Amino acid sequence: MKEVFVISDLHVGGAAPQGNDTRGFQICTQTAILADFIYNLAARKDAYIELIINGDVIDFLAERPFAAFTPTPTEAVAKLRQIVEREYQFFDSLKALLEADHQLTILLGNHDIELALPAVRTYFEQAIGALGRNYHFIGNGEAYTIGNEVLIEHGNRYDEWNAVDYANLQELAISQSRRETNNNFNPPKGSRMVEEVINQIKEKYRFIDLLKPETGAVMPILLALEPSYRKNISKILSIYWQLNTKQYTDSIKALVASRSLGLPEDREVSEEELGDRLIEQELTKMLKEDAEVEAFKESAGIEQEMNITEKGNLPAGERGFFSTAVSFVDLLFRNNKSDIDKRLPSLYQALSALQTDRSFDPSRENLKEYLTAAQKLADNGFKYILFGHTHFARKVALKTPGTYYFNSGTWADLMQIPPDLLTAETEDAAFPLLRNFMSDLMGNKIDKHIVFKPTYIHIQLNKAGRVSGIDLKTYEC
Ligand SMILES: [Mn+2]
Repeated sequence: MKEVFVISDLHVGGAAPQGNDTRGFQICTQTAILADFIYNLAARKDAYIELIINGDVIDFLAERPFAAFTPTPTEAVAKLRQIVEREYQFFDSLKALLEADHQLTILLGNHDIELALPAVRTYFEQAIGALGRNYHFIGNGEAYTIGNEVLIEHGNRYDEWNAVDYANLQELAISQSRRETNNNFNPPKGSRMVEEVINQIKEKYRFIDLLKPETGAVMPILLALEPSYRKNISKILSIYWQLNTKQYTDSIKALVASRSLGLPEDREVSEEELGDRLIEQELTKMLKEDAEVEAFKESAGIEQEMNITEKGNLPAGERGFFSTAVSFVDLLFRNNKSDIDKRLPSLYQALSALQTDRSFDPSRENLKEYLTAAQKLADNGFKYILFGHTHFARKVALKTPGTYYFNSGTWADLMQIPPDLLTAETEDAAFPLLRNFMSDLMGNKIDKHIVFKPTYIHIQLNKAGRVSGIDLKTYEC
């Protein structure tokens, strides 16, 4: 008998809590429980075990010095060494699993892309004693399959912010394996966002990367807390459009010259001032799908499709980046100096777009892109499609009877927006709760909103290697 255990999004890494800072930079704070889970698998004698870690085993983005990607082998190895020394229990448990002659398979995610570099991969293999053991690493973007029924992949392929350019990564690994100096890699937009925006904010507000899913809707919360963060918005937009700073600045300048942004042309205008005016005008226009948007896209050299949805009554969870941006435009420009109470309505709207009262319900996937992707894979003949990445555990029946989409969730901490706030029927009922929640966030009193739900997908295989049982489970610790 063979049993397969699939976990994902462990996010091991980041500085530990210290002194008054009760959270540190980690999002995975329960590595002792994680190691315990793996030691228990290692001790199993009644079955042959395969443990699959389906992406984001390590979190290089949480390790100082922060970088969207660390291309230099010595620097990337140094980051991994820090993590191994800090979290040796976890690495020892993987070693124990392999020493017990069980099987370990690791797939690349989007917070651990450095593992695809030859030097980093080798260091990792040494840390878990993989040599000569039953260890497999998939770092080329291929999905992993079990028989012809099960398909496993991290899932970031379907997330436009976090998809990895595997051809580019392969080029880099090819060069580095020959010790050629090639550090040329374009990390995903989401990684740049973490480095340039999220990690900066996290120095002050620890909750920022615990709120999932990672979407533009996190921004309204920030702006309500601290309107000065608006200067980051132009940075986010430039990341979204994948323009470098120079191109972005040039495109803004071209805009000032080409038509009126209501800014004087006879004096030097600060970048921030430009950014603010641009965002105010352009976002509003974009959301109305104004023809002016086309003019902007043209002047900025933007060809790609933007995810624009109509301003209005979209169901929560189906809003694109720019439709959630409606509420942040409100937040930005209504009256920045006003009391937080004035920002509550837009904040409330933005929060309900970020997490719905069903976000933690494993029987329903409210993130459409993953469900669509899973359905396509089922149409290709797979029966069980397993993703991670979203941090929300799922078991959802797909259209074809007997086919399922699973998400293994996360072993990192999650922050839950108070459920009674999300289910409140009137704004009058919601606002006092929202005010309390905001005050917890501002004071970094987030412990009571933290959820730790270590989930895994358990697969039983019969002698012929076919699935005889599969389910989503929570580790009882
Ligand atoms: Mn991920």
